[in-house]
Amino acid sequence: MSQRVGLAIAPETALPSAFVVFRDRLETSIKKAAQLGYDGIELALLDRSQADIDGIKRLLAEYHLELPVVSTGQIYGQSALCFTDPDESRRKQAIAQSNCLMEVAAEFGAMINIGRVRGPYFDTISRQAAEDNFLRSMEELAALGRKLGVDLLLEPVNRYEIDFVNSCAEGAEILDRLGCENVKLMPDLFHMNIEEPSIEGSFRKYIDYIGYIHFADSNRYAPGRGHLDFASIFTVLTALQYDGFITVEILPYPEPDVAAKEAVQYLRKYC
Ligand code: LER
Ligand code: MN
Repeated sequence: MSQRVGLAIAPETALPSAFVVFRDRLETSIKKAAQLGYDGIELALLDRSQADIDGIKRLLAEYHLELPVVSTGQIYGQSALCFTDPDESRRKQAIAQSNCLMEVAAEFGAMINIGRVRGPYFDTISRQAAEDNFLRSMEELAALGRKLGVDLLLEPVNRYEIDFVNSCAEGAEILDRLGCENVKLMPDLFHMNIEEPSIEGSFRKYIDYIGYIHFADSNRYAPGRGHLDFASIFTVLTALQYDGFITVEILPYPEPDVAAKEAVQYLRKYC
């Protein structure tokens, strides 16, 4: 049993803020990912119009790749729409756009991630009110997810990027309050290195919440270019029988092809 390795990609029409290694025609990126030895791709989308679903299905079948996650960060990136927003109509728009991406995810048997679209705290409402807005929005999404067979992933993100749900502990606590079995935790090694007391300790403590993991080194470059102890991380994930996706979400440094190649070659030493 081992982990499957994914690569985060986006269509060439994606916003500059889409956080991916390859931003190109999907045909080009999917072929490259397969040739480099990845098992799957995570696809960053703004809306359904960016995705030719049948075309992507054909490419995935041709290159024997999975599509485990559709990522939603651009919903926030485009117009700062999010679930904590005090303005109900903006909240509803964020939910509607997320629902559309959930329908796309359902086409692939994929999950969707809830990263920046969950939103920050706002000065104009209490923290409690922002958390309630988040929880009510997530209840709506989780209900549609249950109908469609789509799981949702909440990604703790470091304090320098957002002020709401920075750590696995905070993520697990809010998921307990939500109480939806199709909403899981999605740790990201880059954020974990900043926020967790111990990366391995948090994997041990929160493994039952975890549905998917983003992989990067401490500096957000390809694994091997920073100071994370991947031997130790893989020992723990394997001992915990984590057999989900570990998806490479890194800066395209020194350039995308080199970063994508280095990352998978390095990770294949362990899985
Ligand atoms: C998204 O997966 C993520 O990790 C964010 O930090 C990107 O802004
Ligand atoms: Mn991430």
